[in-house]
Formats: sequence, C-alpha cells, structure tokens
Amino acid sequence: MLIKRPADIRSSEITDKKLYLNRREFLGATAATTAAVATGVLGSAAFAEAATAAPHGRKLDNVKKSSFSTDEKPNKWEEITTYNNYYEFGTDKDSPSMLARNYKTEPWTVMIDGECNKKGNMPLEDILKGQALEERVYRHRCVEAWSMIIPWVGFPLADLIKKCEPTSKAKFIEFTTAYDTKQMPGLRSPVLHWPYVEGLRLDEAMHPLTILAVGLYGEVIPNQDGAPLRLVVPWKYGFKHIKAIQKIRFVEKQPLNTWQESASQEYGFYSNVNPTVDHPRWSQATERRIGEFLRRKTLMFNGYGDQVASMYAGMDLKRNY
Ligand SMILES: Nc1nc2c(c(=O)[nH]1)N[C@H]1C(S)=C(S)[C@@H](COP(=O)(O)O)O[C@H]1N2
Ligand SMILES: [Mo]
Repeated sequence: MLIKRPADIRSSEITDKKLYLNRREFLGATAATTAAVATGVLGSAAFAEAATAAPHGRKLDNVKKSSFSTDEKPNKWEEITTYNNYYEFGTDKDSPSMLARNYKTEPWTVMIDGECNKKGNMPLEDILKGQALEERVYRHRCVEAWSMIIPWVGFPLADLIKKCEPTSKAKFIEFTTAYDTKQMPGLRSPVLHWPYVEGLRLDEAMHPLTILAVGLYGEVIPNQDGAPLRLVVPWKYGFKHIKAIQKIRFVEKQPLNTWQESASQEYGFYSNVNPTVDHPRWSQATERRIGEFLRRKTLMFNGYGDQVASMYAGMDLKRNY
C-alpha cells in the first residue's frame, strides 16, 4: 500500500489557514476544515472532535530564566499546542491536539541502556529530583520550512547523561519514543517504522543548548508537545526533537534515526538547520513563522552558529545533511 507521507503534503494549506483566523473564528471554522482534511485511518476520530488548545496544566516551581533564550516574541500557547508534528497521534497538524488529549504519562520511567554504568529503569521523579529547571525560549525550525518561537521549560540533557556515567565506548546517544498501541492511534498507520527513534553524537547531546523539556510557558508540557519528556536541540530540524522519550541508549555507532530510515536521501542524521542545503523537494533558504504572512530568511544553524558551528568544523555539511 502506498501512503502519501505527510512530508509530501508539507504544511497543509487548509490547516495553515486556521492560524490566520482569530480564535473565535478558528473554533467555529474547525469542524468544517477538520472534516475537509481528515483522511485515512484517523479520519473517524478527527471527525468526532475539534482541535482546541491544550488545557492549562500544573505550574512548575522555581523556574529560572536562561541567558540562552532568544528575545524574539514567543508564539501563542494556542499555536504551539494545535500545530504539531507527532505522528503517533496522527499526521495532520491538528490531530495531536485532539488525539493526544487523554494520553496518560504518569507514572513514567526512562530505560537507560547500553554503554554506561548506570543501566536500568529511572523513574521520571528521580530524574527531576533536585534538578534545576530553566525557561529556554528557543527558535524551532521544522524541516518542512515553518518555524515558531517556543518558551520551553527544561534542563540540560548533559545533567542526565552525567548521572548515567557513559563509558569511553559511548560515542552516540539513541532515544526511543513510547510504543503504546492502546493509547497512540497513529501507530496503526505504517507511515513510519515504529517506535520513533532519534540520535545525537555525544558532544551534541552534551552541548549546553541541548535540553530535555518538561514544560511549556511555565507549566507542565502538554501531551501534544511531547509529555512528559521531550528533546530540544534548537539548531537542528524539528524531527530530531523526539517526544515522549522512554528509552535512552549509549552506543558506539551512529544510530539510524526514523526519518533517515524512511527516506535517507531527504533526511539525514545531522539535520542541522542550513539555508544553503536544500531539501531535495523544496528550498530551505526561507521559512514561514507560524502566525506571520511574510517568509523569513532561515539562519545558519537556526541562529545558534556562534555556539555550535565549531562542533562541525571541517565537515562537509552538504554530505552530512
Ligand atoms: N515521537 C515523535 N517525536 C516527534 C515527532 C513525531 O512524529 N513523533 N515529530 C517531530 C517533528 S517533525 C517536529 S517538527 C517536532 C514538533 O514538535 P512540536 O509539535 O512540539 O512543535 O516534534 C518532533 N518529534
Ligand atoms: Mo518537523
């Protein structure tokens, strides 16, 4: 069976249009537009409900502001929680807002495995115990050439890595999303090989800009954005930002990430934001900031070049896309 990958559809014109409407129009228009774009296995669920912003969650305490934040204006809560990519909950931008609503993420444990001394199940409470949380307002650039500014709350991935005590053989880190066929209706679609896997080189993972997010706008992170634990690597395309992380493995060899496995000529391992290296089917030179009409120029390394470019010195970034 040949299924059109959502990447082929890119940002659906119909879905995008909703973001230009004001909220009241948006809510009124949703039923009709959802019906118009609802397709495939998730169609019936999408018909039954309408996209609405995530309910507000518990406030996170003692969140410090970070000097790594951009001073650009963050996107609205409504935008960040209704315009999502999370194929475990459907491939339309608004499906995760509808289909992830009741996803249960408590209790949560992360399985630590591979080249490290502290293997085993780590409950999320233990990971967060005594862990300082920061607000990081980051640029987010999806490979589909849209972008947002997102005020994450999280902590450096490096903090967790140190607790795991990686061995000298650990050169890469591999992340795996939960595979929960009862709760994730999107897994019924063969659109990707499940479970979703991503990876980083260990120096990228240890970089101070790389965080695990547990919050958004000072509150517990909504399900559609990757609750309860989600990777944020702001100089890389959005698909590296794996959601609902349930397994972390330290490995010697470069992991095969899901999107590379699905179309290696289009999606690489590095996936650094790079306006000079186009996707085979579209330009990466510009982007549309969600909520804006005019396109913006895309910045090298998504604007984080001063901090990260040295990690790729001497590498051919056209080959290592
Ligand atoms: N498990 C999982 N993680 C995922 C995805 C996904 O489909 N499944 N989509 C990725 C893509 S393509 C993007 S752009 C970001 C979107 O994050 P957001 O919805 O919070 O903006 O999540 C990434 N993480
Ligand atoms: Mo993306």
